[in-house]
Amino acid sequence: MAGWQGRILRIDLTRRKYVVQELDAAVARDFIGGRGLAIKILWDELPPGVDPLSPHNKLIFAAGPLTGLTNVNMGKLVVAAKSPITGGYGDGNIGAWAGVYMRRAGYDAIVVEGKAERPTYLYIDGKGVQFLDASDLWGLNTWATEDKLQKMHGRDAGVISIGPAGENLVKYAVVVAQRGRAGGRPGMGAVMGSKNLKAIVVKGSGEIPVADRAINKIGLEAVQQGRGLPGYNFWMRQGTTSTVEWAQEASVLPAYNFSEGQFDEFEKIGGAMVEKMEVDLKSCPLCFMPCGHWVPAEGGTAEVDYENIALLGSNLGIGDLSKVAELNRIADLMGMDTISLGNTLGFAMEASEKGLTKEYGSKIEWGDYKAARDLALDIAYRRGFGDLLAEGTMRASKRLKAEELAMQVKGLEVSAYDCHAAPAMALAYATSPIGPHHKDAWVISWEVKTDRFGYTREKAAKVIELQRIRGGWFEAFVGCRLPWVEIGLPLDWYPKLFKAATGVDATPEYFNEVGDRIYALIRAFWIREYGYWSRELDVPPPKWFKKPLTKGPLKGAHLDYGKYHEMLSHYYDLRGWDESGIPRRSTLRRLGLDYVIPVLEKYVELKD
Ligand code: PTT
Ligand code: SF4
Repeated sequence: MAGWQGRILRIDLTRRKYVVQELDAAVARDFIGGRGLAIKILWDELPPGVDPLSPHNKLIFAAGPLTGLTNVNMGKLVVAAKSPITGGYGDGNIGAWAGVYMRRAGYDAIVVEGKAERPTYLYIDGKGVQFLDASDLWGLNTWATEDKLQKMHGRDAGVISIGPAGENLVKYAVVVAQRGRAGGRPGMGAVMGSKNLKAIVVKGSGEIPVADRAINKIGLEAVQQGRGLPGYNFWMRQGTTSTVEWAQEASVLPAYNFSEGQFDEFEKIGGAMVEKMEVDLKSCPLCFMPCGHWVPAEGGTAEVDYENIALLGSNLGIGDLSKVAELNRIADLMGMDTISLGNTLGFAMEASEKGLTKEYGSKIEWGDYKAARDLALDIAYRRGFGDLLAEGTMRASKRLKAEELAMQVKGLEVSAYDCHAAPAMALAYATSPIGPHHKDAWVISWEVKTDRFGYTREKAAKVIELQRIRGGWFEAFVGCRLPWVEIGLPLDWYPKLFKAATGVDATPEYFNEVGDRIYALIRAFWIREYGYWSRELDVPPPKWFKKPLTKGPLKGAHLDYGKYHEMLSHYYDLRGWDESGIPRRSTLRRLGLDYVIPVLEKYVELKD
């Protein structure tokens, strides 16, 4: 099986045992790897309705056949589990040497189950697994953990760890690698914490078998072309952060808990300011277009990306990059998702403005950076009001009777695009397979350029097209999608690289079908875990329908509920799902998911 190592490392923390399992060739063909492999394992093996923070949940680190092979940004790794914040499927895609070394150590994936009796970290290499005491690491932030483990095991060790937020089961805790790469927005860090697992340390220096050694040459040619593309130099200067200026211009920059799409002080936190203040540039492994821009923060330096800036800056009314960077730094050190954190703080500010937080003795005003910083730490340590906010906005808003202020879908907070006037982006959020993250369909740039206000079938089709490529191809063969998205590296490099790695003559149609299979199985997983399904679960937050923008060129804009549902019906129809968003029997059969049918029939009525 060229391309794949053909081996999955299975670790049971309760029994302190591990085994190496062969990767089934049919699973590799049908699901490729990464997210595909993760959902297949979770579907097949999790007891339905399992508590995500119980020992029975499985935490999966899954590479794909391209991971670790070329410099076309293939240093990425999917981290997945049943999510504690949504109760459905959760994953993230983190840049980490641990993923590259995992492949070089001879594994395509690591699956961790059970719960260690006391704080533990895993040392993994080609020879096996050691279960090591992490008592001295427990309580340390992610950077200190990584530093300490690298001092002990060498700089050639890849480390993925959690911080205090993961230990304290904050529902949006992430895992962190490379001091600043953070992955698994829907609480993958909390799942790791629930297992008493502080870190995994991975070493590996073996070969990854490939079908054709020309892969190096093909990779180099792709990189050369990438470096010569017109957008490359600007990208190198500002990375994702130039999106601040773009979003302001397009009125989609979240401001004041997504009440507005523009922020008066955007220039103080935008890409140009990042370029001016930058002190360092870092990247994920094997990347030719680094996007980790580091700027001074109050307590040190921090990496800033667009999402972090928008949600910890404009969304809170904070127009000062070093303050935003400090909030970002705290999130990285504590191991908390910046997107959910920014949403949660914005929610707290709006709830406070409306006098809804009095019972917690908490008052936090727009733009109050000091209060935001203190509250972020309270969340990580689950102190006072922070304990409630550590549950995320869906749960906190129910407690405060402030549901209409919570910018969430299925329990996860939305990422940084205001959708008052972006119906397709709202659809992308609402139908994302992990909850509302832009990763699966960043349709908004297309929407802003084409038809801003329509609710058309064409938009539903565009969302699916992007979901197939971003959520299917890139999450299954596992590589960074930004060369294609941001500088326009042609997509046809990827089938070529895939063929050289695996020998499989993969067409775009093959990747698309794998993507559809993954999407249908993920949807089936949600239905099984929820025990029901309703199209109301695929609807964006009420604020975008009910509270129009009050400022800017799009003043008065808001989503239309009836038209949104028409577009959602188009989406379901194009996917082969019924009017409730449940995959049809015929769709499941076409995708080779016949085994899903009898399971779903226990919970919902399936249509043909
Ligand atoms: C990613 C999500 C994003 S998406 C951002 S900024 W972005 C936030 N970054 C965080 C951070 O930083 N610190 C923190 N404590 N929490 C954070 N939460 C947010 O996490 C990320 C990059 C980015 S930066 C993007 S768009 C692309 N995402 C990819 C993806 O999803 N798939 C893929 N195949 N390639 C991708 N390439 C890009 O990767 P999640 P990372 Mg990622 C400081 O983790 O869970 O997917 O959430 O992890 O290694 O940091 O890469 O403007
Ligand atoms: Fe990582 Fe950015 Fe490079 Fe992608 S472009 S591999 S996210 S550093």
